[in-house]
Amino acid sequence: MPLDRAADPVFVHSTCPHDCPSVCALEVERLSSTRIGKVRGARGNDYTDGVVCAKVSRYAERVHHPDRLTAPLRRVGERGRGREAFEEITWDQALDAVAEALLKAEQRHGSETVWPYFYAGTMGLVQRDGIERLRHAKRYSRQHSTICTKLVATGWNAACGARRGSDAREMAQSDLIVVWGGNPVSTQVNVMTHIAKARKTRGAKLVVVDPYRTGTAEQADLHLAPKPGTDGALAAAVICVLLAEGYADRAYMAKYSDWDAELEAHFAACTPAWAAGITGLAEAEILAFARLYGATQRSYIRVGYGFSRARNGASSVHAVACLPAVTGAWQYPGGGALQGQSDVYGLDETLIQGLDVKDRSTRLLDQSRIGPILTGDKRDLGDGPPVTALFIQNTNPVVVCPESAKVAEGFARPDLFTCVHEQFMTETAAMADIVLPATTFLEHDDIYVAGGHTYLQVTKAVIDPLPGCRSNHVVLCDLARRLGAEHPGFGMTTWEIIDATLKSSGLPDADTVHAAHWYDCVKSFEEMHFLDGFGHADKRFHFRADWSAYGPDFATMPKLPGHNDGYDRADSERPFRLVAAPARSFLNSTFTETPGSLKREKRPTLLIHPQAAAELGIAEGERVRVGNGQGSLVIPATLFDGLQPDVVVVESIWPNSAFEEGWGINLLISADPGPPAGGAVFHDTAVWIKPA
Ligand SMILES: Nc1nc2c(c(=O)[nH]1)N[C@H]1C(S)=C(S)[C@@H](COP(=O)(O)OP(=O)(O)OC[C@H]3O[C@@H](n4cnc5c(=O)[nH]c(N)nc54)[C@H](O)[C@@H]3O)O[C@H]1N2
Ligand SMILES: Nc1nc2c(c(=O)[nH]1)N[C@H]1C(S)=C(S)[C@@H](COP(=O)(O)OP(=O)(O)OC[C@H]3O[C@@H](n4cnc5c(=O)[nH]c(N)nc54)[C@H](O)[C@@H]3O)O[C@H]1N2
Ligand code: SF4
Ligand SMILES: [Mo]
Repeated sequence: MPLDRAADPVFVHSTCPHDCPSVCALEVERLSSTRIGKVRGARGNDYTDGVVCAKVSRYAERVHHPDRLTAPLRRVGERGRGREAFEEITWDQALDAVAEALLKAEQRHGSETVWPYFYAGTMGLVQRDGIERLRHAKRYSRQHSTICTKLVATGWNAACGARRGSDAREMAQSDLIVVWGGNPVSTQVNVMTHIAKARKTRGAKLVVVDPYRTGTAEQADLHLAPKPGTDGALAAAVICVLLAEGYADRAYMAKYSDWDAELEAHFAACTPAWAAGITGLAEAEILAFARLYGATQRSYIRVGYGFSRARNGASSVHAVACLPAVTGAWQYPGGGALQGQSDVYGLDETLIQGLDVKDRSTRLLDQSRIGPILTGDKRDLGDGPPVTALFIQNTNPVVVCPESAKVAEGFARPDLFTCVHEQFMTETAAMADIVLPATTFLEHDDIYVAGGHTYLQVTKAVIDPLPGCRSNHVVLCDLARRLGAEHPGFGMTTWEIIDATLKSSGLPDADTVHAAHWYDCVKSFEEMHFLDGFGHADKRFHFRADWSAYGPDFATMPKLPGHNDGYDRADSERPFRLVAAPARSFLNSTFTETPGSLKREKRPTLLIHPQAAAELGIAEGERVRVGNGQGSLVIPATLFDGLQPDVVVVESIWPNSAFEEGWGINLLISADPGPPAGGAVFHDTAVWIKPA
């Protein structure tokens, strides 16, 4: 049905749905009931503050892209061939075919053979998490969601006990901001707005800890470029200096933490000279950073995700989280740290996710290990049935998941049925038997929470759905009917679910939040800064992490914060460490279809230090072969001196097809779960390099 809105150009409130901590409040220029023009950041929202990233400001390119899927498709040709291997069918034919395949698989192998698989293509809670309701109602295999936040959340929670932290808007009142293992210029642009305010009004300093000179590092007063995976050693050495030089707030530590003599002795041994040997940083750099940090009361650490994406990632995050607990920076406005704010919202997702019908005895499969799982790894499947049916929404695993070769082999299995609900013919959709066309956030309603701030937002469709497209919620309801899945949520509209969720969470109703555009769920200064106690039962900050409380694989976790060498260390055969960081103009694999983003990113490239390149006989732009035990790929090299000579970087996530031999960077990334609770290890890879 056409929307009843004025025909004049008008800016309509919306929210960026992409998987980014900023969750920007948007103003979208509505040109007609089917077209948008400009997209800009809402000026009235004091987090977004009128700023959005370039790729989303060009959203008209994506929503009106000629390659949007507009009809359900059945594959009649070879897998992986793209659009020409499919024929158009009606929605009824498509949904009947999907339901029949899922029911047949269930009859043959039991319900756990079906694996609904999703991630955060949209972060809207109804459209993203509704798939859980179908899963639970049908007792399909569950998903252990590990691809992004698991390692960082585990490390942070082991330290602080709750996923919240100093309000990001407080950065404007800081005297020192440390961006640790994150690259907000690319990945969360709004952080830079708040840092810029602090620099302008207070002369605040910016320190960036990142193995390469990112756009964020270029703006820093001090850039520390450690070898990937060595942040724990760096953090411990900083603490050593803080203790030795009188920067520790011992009264704060005694009141708020589990500090004791053993920790004191432990950190005394973690000298800057020791850490220099591990991190590859100069001792003087470590000392300078420690003194700057120690001397500044209002120091704010923005804890990024990047340094958690390693086998030792949880322990590295835990070690970094110890810094403000030593100086007591948590006590001051603009002081403390932030990883994410997910715990402030307290939303009751029972209705959205069907938690009332969840059966915890059903099998749990690790999302990041979809390659090993589809190729029958017994470590994952145990005595359970193989996965013979996948229903996928909101994610592109053929491109984004580790061990691409196994992922591709798994998706090619002749006995596997795959349905993909997508906006574009991604490399995952190209492997499907049935492809269903999806709406974008501009064409459906939803509710959003954020990692980087504390606003809850409720949005309505800005334009009519592109003809032929259906939202995730509508498709789930249509399928549930055919599958005999029962839950009240399948009989409600998206708006009714949003409204009921808000009400059962004790929050204002959907119309109220929508009329105001957003609702701030921030807690008091005391709570955000843990001044009324940390999230653990004893209310203390834990320098000693109780890893056994977080996951089964805790035996190898260090007892005290510091260097954990349980990662993929370089050796004589694989002398380089590879970081597979995000590209600025893509968002994971999204926007790899839009002309503006492609124009800026041009082609995949390997950033390599000129000294290393000279030793290998590689010139600027020359093709190199990069590999490890999982395989090898060909990529052009770009000489770049903003990293250590034994570190290389490939920004991504380019489709596999953008590479000469059809294998993208995740061919080289391991699907090993990061302990203790799992988590993908995208930046933890030792590789060899030679001229191609
Ligand atoms: N433009 C753009 N924006 C994005 C995304 C995107 O793909 N493109 N992805 C979105 C998603 S899903 C997420 S989760 C967030 C993630 O956003 P971030 O928190 O920024 O995390 P990452 O992007 O994984 O990595 C950030 C930085 O960590 C660095 N890093 C890697 N290994 C180490 C290490 O061992 N130590 C240290 N100190 N640093 C290390 C990398 O070099 C990289 O520059 O960004 C979101 N925003
Ligand atoms: N090498 C390397 N790999 C990585 C990372 C890295 O740093 N380096 N980062 C990892 C991280 S942090 C993450 S979070 C993952 C993310 O990986 P994914 O979750 O797969 O993210 P995207 O690649 O953005 O794919 C999301 C897909 O959802 C679709 N989509 C968007 N909205 C909707 C909707 O409303 N309905 C439906 N049905 N579909 C929709 C989009 O078109 C897009 O194809 O990638 C991981 N992979
Ligand atoms: S910065 Fe992040 S949330 Fe904001 S518009 Fe860009 S992708 Fe969306
Ligand atoms: Mo992510």
